[in-house]
Amino acid sequence: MNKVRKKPVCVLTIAGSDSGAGAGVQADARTIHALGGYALTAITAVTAQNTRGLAAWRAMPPALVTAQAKAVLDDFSVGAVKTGLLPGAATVRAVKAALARYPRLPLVVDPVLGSTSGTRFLDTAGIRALKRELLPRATVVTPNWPETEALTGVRVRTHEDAETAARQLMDECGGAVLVKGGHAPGGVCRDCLVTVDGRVRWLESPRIKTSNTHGTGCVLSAAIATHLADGQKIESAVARAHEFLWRSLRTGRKIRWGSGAGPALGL
Ligand code: PXL
Repeated sequence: MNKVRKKPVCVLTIAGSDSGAGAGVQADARTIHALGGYALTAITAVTAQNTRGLAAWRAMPPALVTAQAKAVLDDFSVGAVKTGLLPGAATVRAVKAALARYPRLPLVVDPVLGSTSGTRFLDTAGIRALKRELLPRATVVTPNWPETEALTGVRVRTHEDAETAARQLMDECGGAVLVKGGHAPGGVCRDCLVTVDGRVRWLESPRIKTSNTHGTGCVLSAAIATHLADGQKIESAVARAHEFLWRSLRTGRKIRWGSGAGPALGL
């Protein structure tokens, strides 16, 4: 008997293009599809990259970002949105404007401030705009340690610092905060989730030895958005996404894609 496929959940990613496909919209789309969803995209910037680093990049005009997001939001039944690279305050506002008509749509904000190779994507005015204008709209925000420091001013050197900063950011912005512990030393990776009821949960997994770590934050935030689109609660969406990323890193740990950092989702 022919089975008619159920319509997949639609997830919109508003992020930058990575020509090497390790991070950015390419990583988001592969993650969303791997979890059974359908990825819609609004490109905020184009980067020229490979596993060794970033050679060049250029922001898209903010009005074109709004237009892409509006085009899909007006027509598809979008279940959740995630943002990644937003190259400046004007793009942050463009995203806010595009989402204004959808106040209840789950939004995951990955506050990408720069590339691991050192390129800065968001300047100080952009960080301020992100914090004041977009984070109060976010269902979950997913900073790593350096991004947490930039958003809160709290120095993060230990897991206790991470929890303090996560609580502060939750108080200031009003949504759930997931401070990712990938930058911490040690054999266990510990992420700290603070939800709006003030509850703190730690998600822990053994650190995986691999050079294929490019786009870990993109994969995680896209997975959270897909699970939220699927109707899951924040705690469960985050826990499943953490598990999905860990499995992806483990499965692809020995693949050699180029001479540098390969994709976190090498599937
Ligand atoms: O991992 C952060 C990130 C997100 N999006 C794009 C990137 C990067 C890091 O390089 O290039 C497009």
